[in-house]
Amino acid sequence: MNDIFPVHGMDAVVFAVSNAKQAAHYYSTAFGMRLVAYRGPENGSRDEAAYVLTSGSARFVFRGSVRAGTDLSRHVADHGDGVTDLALDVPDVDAAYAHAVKAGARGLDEPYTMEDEHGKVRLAAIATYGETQHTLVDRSNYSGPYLPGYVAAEPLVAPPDVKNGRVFQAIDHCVGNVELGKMDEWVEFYKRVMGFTNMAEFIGDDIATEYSALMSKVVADGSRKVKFPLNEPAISKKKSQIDEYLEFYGGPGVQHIALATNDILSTVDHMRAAGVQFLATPDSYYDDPELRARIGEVRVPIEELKKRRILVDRDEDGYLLQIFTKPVQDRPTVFFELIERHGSLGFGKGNFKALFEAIEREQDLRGNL
Ligand code: TYF
Ligand code: FE
Repeated sequence: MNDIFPVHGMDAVVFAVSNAKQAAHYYSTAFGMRLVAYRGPENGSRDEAAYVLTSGSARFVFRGSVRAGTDLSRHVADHGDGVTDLALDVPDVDAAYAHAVKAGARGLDEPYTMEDEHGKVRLAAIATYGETQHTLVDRSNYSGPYLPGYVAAEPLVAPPDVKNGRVFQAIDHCVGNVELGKMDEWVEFYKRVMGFTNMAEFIGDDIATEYSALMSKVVADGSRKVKFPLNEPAISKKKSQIDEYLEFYGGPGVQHIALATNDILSTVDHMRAAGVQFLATPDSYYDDPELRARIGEVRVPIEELKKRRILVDRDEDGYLLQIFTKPVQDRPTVFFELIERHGSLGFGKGNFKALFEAIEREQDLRGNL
């Protein structure tokens, strides 16, 4: 088809962290991910250690600086642990980069090739909000564990004890927080630069002023495999959760990564047992007769959801189950969502109120009123 910027999906989410060795352990144990590749001082990487972990089609890379004075250690000093790169798997890196730059994107790396005994990878990179970037990757001629420079690595722990051996299967969406008044500019950026289009779901002025203190729109590629919601703060009584993020992160950046699972009950049980903390919805959410009527029948008794504080939302296409972790580092910045979709293509609009009230309770505990 004549998609001006075809994408196959996400290639990787790259994190800059203060201690990649410990991050690799946390994502192995708590998120059930499998270490597959490594690079570090032992194999020629002077300045950093990087761990590549996968779960289904999802790939996370954790980079940590091994010395002072690197750009990576500066990034972590500024932002804390965070996402530096939402890398995209594209069929034609050169064409994608040329189109992006012509459409006004800031080029960071012109197309280049990396090569080793496993083949060739073509790469380029463009800037997006804050200090975040999109690396464009074509690894169709490469059979190595990640990229040239990385060596294969063995899993750090035994596979998670969950059905089908995976805590989650894929990346569902990646959300960015941008400054007040900038959301529409970034929506336009993804339309112009990547040919993305708006998805129906959004949080407009009405919801913003009533309770969410944020505005949100979603852009996606033509195949809907890559979905990027974009949030900006909204003026409201309390400090917006987006303002809190921007203050503590030190600017715009990735707010949450939603992970798709086909068994959210096992996922949550595994993660909770491993010490991951989730936002808690009150009993009243599950006991609300209006909600019960609206969601109808789902694949498990509501009691099973209530026990775990899993949220449920239904729209014209089907339903979804979702739950949100608390921030996963010291700063109130990056968190994760777990999502099990049954037809619904939405983002849980019906849950926004309960979700934002739960987030506000956490904000209050942090003193950010
Ligand atoms: O991605 C979404 O749109 C949902 C809802 O600060 C959401 O996960 C939106 C904004 C936010 C937290 C969750
Ligand atoms: Fe989400």
